[in-house]
Amino acid sequence: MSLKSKIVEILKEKNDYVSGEEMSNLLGVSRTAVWKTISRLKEEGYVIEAVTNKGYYLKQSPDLLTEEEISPTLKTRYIGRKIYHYKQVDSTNKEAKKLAIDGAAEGSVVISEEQTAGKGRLGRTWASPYGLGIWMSLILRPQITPVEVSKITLIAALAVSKTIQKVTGLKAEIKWPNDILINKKKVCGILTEMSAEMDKINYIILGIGLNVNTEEFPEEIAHKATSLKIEGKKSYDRKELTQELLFEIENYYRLFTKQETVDKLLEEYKACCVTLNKEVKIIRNGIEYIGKAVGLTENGELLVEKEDGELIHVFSGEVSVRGIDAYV
Ligand code: BT5
Repeated sequence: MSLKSKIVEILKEKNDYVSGEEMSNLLGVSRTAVWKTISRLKEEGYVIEAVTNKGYYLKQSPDLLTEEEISPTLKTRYIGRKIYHYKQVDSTNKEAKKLAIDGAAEGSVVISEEQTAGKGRLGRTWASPYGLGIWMSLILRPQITPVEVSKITLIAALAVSKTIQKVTGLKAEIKWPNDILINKKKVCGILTEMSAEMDKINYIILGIGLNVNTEEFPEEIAHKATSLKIEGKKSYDRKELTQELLFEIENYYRLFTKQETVDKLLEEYKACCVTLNKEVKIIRNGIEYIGKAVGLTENGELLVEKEDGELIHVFSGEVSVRGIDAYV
């Protein structure tokens, strides 16, 4: 943990005045270092009162998804233990890619309050207004082969839907492979990108965009996008959601790498997946197929029975679900 995080943690825990001397003793740094760090925290939006002979008192923390705010009460072992926080970036996936190339550790997370060029799949964009959602990318380095990489999207989708249910009580459904829906509208999108060789993965960037307190969407997507606030009719704490989400990702990530638990997780996934047993339209290499989604492989591929009875494995790409997307 950084010195900033440690100081915030102490101030929050004490919930009272803490002298500079006490802090410097607890942390093993000079009082000047404490004072400098407090000044930096103030610049970042912390309201800290300093009273002679009493010390520092934390009156208010900013609504930011920084390491200082997330890590003290984070329950994970390594996912989200290192957070790179930005007020604004073009895309957290892009930023995470740079960090991964520079050797950032597994579990490192990039979070931005706003994205100016948030990425969807296939060159599409992701609306990411300041402070209203969770726009984050995780760096993962799993010991799996490139064909298994769809598993990671599966894990993330499960983690997001579980987190939403736990924190808000709202029912979240998964539209295979990368959309989370509430009342048939998209509340979250997942973008998994990787760098791999023939039989080995260098790194995976798992990008998650979750609309939390958005009240209004751009006109083009207003009919199909939603947020937790719109659905739950109240604001939600982004910090709590982020912590819970990182915790669930770590949980599912661990379970998915163990062969004996895969079946159980697939059952859990199927229970909240709206794509299964539905008629779907697949666009593959520019050709359209109509079929029925009949199952899921343990690598996360969708099994589709075409109208002529042939069973095909669909890895990702374009899948529309009848009754959810207006495609017929
Ligand atoms: C996705 O793409 O759903 C993946 C979105 C991933 C976003 C995260 S945010 C953190 C990380 N950094 C990034 O740069 N990206 C990831 P796709 O299935 O292609 O869906 C994109 C489509 O969803 C757009 O074309 C719009 O129609 C719609 N859309 C855009 N912004 C949205 C939003 N905020 N909420 C709901 N729908 C949205």
